[in-house]
Formats: sequence, structure tokens, C-alpha cells
Amino acid sequence: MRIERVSLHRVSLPLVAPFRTSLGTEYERSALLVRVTASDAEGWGECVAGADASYSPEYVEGAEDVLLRHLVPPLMSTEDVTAAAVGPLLAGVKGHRMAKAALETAVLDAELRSHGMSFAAGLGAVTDRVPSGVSVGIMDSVPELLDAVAGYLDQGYVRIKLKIEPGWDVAPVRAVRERFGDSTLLQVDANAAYTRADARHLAGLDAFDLLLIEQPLDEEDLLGHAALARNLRTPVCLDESIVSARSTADAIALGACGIVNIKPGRVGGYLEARRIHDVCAAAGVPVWCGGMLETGLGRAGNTALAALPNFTLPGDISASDRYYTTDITEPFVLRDGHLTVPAGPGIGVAPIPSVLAEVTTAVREVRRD
Ligand code: OSB
Ligand code: MG
Repeated sequence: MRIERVSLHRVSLPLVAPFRTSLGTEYERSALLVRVTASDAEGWGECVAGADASYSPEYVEGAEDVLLRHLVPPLMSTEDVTAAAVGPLLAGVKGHRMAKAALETAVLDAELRSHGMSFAAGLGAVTDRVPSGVSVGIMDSVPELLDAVAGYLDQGYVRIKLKIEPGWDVAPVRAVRERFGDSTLLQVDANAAYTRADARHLAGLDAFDLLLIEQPLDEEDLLGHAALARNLRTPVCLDESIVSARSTADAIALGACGIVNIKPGRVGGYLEARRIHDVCAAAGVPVWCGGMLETGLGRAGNTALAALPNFTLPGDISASDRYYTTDITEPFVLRDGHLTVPAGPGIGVAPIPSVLAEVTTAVREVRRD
């Protein structure tokens, strides 16, 4: 396709409640949406870079800057762009995977729309609904946490993930197990808050039959994760450390993880996400789809990805109302603990113009000249 215009929409959405992790507390989601307009199609992508650089080196203004300066221009000076060509076209720019992912997703959306094909079909989905898990932030007290978890279980979420950090780990996990029983699917996510010296302490979580512990150590500490994995009964899962199919293959070869969290934004897009899925499937490593507080746009793509066969664990793909009172697309709703994978062309949803207008704080537009 010949891209005529790329517009970058900065949006700000209030969260229904503050979301606290070992990295900090978020009160709103400040996101960047990318719209690609070609002669015969239009597509959208959501950039998952955060307001600050606490989760990854990328942050939303940085993503906008690199898109405008370095990522959009090569696409604009190419006559025939396909989604598969975006990665190679942008290979001269190192890193910036979240920015690249948003652009590639918008191109993929436009391309699949023009063929009348859904993301699910394009990626190779094998199911039309995916089980929905929820990520539960750090709370001020254990009773508050138990209330929150009770609410999510009442709504039908099939898996609970507790955010942990030093000082908020064994006690909240024990309390949730005691209150809700052994059959609740339960896992924890540390966002790299521990060090190798915490191995013995983290082994204290082994008593609670967790599905996994996610990213306990620094993202670059693969050998530390491997050592920890040998010393824990709880399976080690990587999030921040997994940035490409190659880093995934290396992590698996080193024994640094037995399970992988795949986030399309973190790894440069849905096409690399699928390659990671394939690498893990070949190695017998289960995967699940992570989340970055996506709007309905990113949520739509993530449900399609999570419908691939090796996504055997429930993802952090909750209903829109987990984070937002009003989503920018048709909201995703929980049905019997599952979300429906969009079946329409492309990503299957699009921003509702009136809602988009309300939450937009700035728009930058680049046109082919
Ligand atoms: O580590 O999985 C994470 C949100 C922002 C940054 C990192 C993470 C998360 C979550 C939320 O856990 C998952 C979701 O979108 O519900
Ligand atoms: Mg995580």
C-alpha cells in the first residue's frame, strides 16, 4: 500500500482506580494512537509506552518523537509498504520497539482491512474467545486487597495476578490463598523488584502453589533468573527481559524461564510476538498475553494474539471496565470469564470519533509531499 498520511493522537484516559506496582502508581493512562491512511485503507495502532521510563526505556513523548523523526519518514518514502516490510524498513533504528509496534500494527490493520481479513485469521488464531485474567495492584492493606480480589472473582475473572514488591509478597499471597482457596488460579508479578540475594525469601512463595512468578529480577539478569528457577518450585516467567524472538530463545536455552509473557508492544509488534509464540511452542514453553492498560484498540489485537494455540495460560486481558469507565472503542466485556475475539476486518474495532475527540490532547500529522 502507498501510505498518504500518518497521524499521531495523544490521548489521556482517567483510570477507574489508581494502579500501583513496584514501579510506581498510575492515575491515568497517557497513550499515543497511530493512524495510517493509505489510498484504499486506514489502520490504527496503539503505542504502549508509559508516561515515564520506569517499565522500559521508552516513554510516550519519546515514542512520539522517534516516530516523527525516524520511523514515519522511511515509510512515507516507500511506494509499496506491507506490514511484513515495516520491521526490515525500520531496522536501521535501534530499539524503540513500542513505537515501532504501534506503526506496524496500524499498517497491519490497514492491510488486513483491505483484504477483509481479521487479525485473528491473519495471525493464526484457533479460538474465538480467550480466558480473561486480571492484574491486581499493590494496596494499602491486606483487607483492601481481599475486597478487590473478591470483586474480580465475582465478575468472573478466571485468574488473579498480584503485583508484589519487597514488603508486599508472602503475606498478601497467603491471605488471598486462605480466603479464596487453592483452586483459584493465582500468580505474582514483581516487575524486577528483587535481587539474587532474595532467593531464599522468594522460596517462601513456593508454599502457595502459584502458576508462576513474573520477572522477579532485573531485566538484564538472565543468569540470576536461571539460578532462581533452579531454586524455586514456582515456575519463573519473564516479561521485561523478553524483547525479541532471539532474546526469548536465549532465555529458554539458559533456563531463565519456564513460561513467557508476550506483550506485542514490548517486542516490536504482533509479527514478532507471533515469532516468539512459535519459538516457545517449539521449545514446549507455555506463553500468555501480557497487558499495558491498553484501550480497546490494543485490547482487540491482544485478544486475537491470545487466541493462538500456545497461549495456554489466561492473559492480562481484562474487560475495558477494569481500567476505564468509557473506552475509546466498543468496550470489551467479560462473558463467562472470557473476552470475545473480534471477527471483523483488521483489528476489528476503531476509536469512536466522539469519544476520541473528548480524550485527545494533541494531534500531529505527517503527509506525503
Ligand atoms: O508488568 O505486566 C506488567 C502494566 C503496566 C506495565 C507493566 C505491567 C502491567 C500490568 C497490567 O501488569 C496488565 C494489564 O494491562 O492489565
Ligand atoms: Mg509484568
